[in-house]
Amino acid sequence: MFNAFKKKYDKATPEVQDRIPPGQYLTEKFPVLHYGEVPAYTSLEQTWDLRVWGEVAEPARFSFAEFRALPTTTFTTDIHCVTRWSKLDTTWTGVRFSEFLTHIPALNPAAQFIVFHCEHGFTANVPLELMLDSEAMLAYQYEGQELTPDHGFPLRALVPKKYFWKSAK
Ligand SMILES: Nc1nc2c(c(=O)[nH]1)N[C@H]1C(S)=C(S)[C@@H](COP(=O)(O)O)O[C@H]1N2
Ligand SMILES: [Mo]
Repeated sequence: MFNAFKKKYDKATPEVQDRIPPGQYLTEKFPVLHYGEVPAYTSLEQTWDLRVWGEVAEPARFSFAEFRALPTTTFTTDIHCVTRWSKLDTTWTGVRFSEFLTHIPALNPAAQFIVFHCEHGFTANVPLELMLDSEAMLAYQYEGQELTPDHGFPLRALVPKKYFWKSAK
């Protein structure tokens, strides 16, 4: 069920109040927080890849097509930005991080953190334990549509249990 069909939220109800952490306000918009210029990719095959290196048996590389061939999942969850907005019932499709780990060379058992490296040198570090959460994923669709460039096309991390700034685009 995607956004256009969703009900508006009645902020006065306890059900909605319970889902908004203290100090957060509810928004139905989707604000953009992005350091540097939003990248525009013409040909994903030529200008984009996903690389994995560090505490792994050997480095790995995925073209976008290879990544898209991995098993996917879709779920609906609430997101909270540290700049105080919260958005309820957002639906994401992608590859669960725990699933992704089964498609790359073995992690060093001592590994404790994942660091996402993005365009313009933006990085986000996340404890591995949090990335094993069932809602932590590498997402490529939002509400059933490919991500827009502002929101991280072609792929972004999604770590709903942490404030959204760990969801590296
Ligand atoms: N590459 C990159 N990823 C990023 C950011 C960024 O500046 N660059 N901002 C983070 C922050 S602070 C937030 S709140 C979310 C915002 O995602 P949105 O712009 O899709 O709402 O992206 C996170 N991921
Ligand atoms: Mo943020």
